Amino acid sequence: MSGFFTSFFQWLSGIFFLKSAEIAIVGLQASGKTSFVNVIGSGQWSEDVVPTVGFIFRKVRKGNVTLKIWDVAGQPKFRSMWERYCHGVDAIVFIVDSADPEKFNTARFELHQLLSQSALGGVPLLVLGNKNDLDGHVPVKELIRDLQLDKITDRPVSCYSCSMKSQHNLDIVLQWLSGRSH
Ligand SMILES: Nc1nc2c(ncn2[C@@H]2O[C@H](COP(=O)(O)OP(=O)(O)OP(=O)(O)O)[C@@H](O)[C@H]2O)c(=O)[nH]1
Ligand SMILES: [Mg+2]
Repeated sequence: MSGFFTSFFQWLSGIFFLKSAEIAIVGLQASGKTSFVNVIGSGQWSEDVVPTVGFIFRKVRKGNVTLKIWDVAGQPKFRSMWERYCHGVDAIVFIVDSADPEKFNTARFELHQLLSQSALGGVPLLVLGNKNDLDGHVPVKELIRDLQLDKITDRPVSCYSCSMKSQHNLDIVLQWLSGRSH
């Protein structure tokens, strides 16, 4: 907990003017998108989260950096909306439940379908393999293979294993996102 904030604020101390980044968070239902926004917004994990209907827009401000976040619902009926919220963003964050490999095929299909939209060409992609606090979670190397991230060659792509619950690797994730600010 304290490590996460210490490193983030250390990074912030090097910034002298207001910066912002707009991001869209997509991924299958129950992968942990809203939990991610809650944790980076409040700094606290809470089990108390309900499935998103449509989308939620949140602004999270830390020091001089503002993240404008589109948290888009992941249930099948909402997936056709993903593209709309990804237009014009500085980064797309795709969250996967890394402890539920049975859903990887669907996740891969939806991710590649989204990225095939020409309007989203070149937008940097961050893939998060969430829930690495759970036994049996799949490590990053396998996630990259199963989601065929190596086939994405038209944009910068990064992939991290993380946990919203234990906040593992969230400092690295925030550093990556801050690199998209301007
Ligand atoms: N163990 C564990 N559970 C998590 C983690 N992140 C989220 N969850 C749980 O996963 C469930 C779904 O989390 P949400 O944040 O609502 O998922 P979502 O991707 O926003 O789902 P939709 O809004 O339906 O698209 C909740 O019960 C969370 O408590 C994590 O890192 N570890
Ligand atoms: Mg949600």
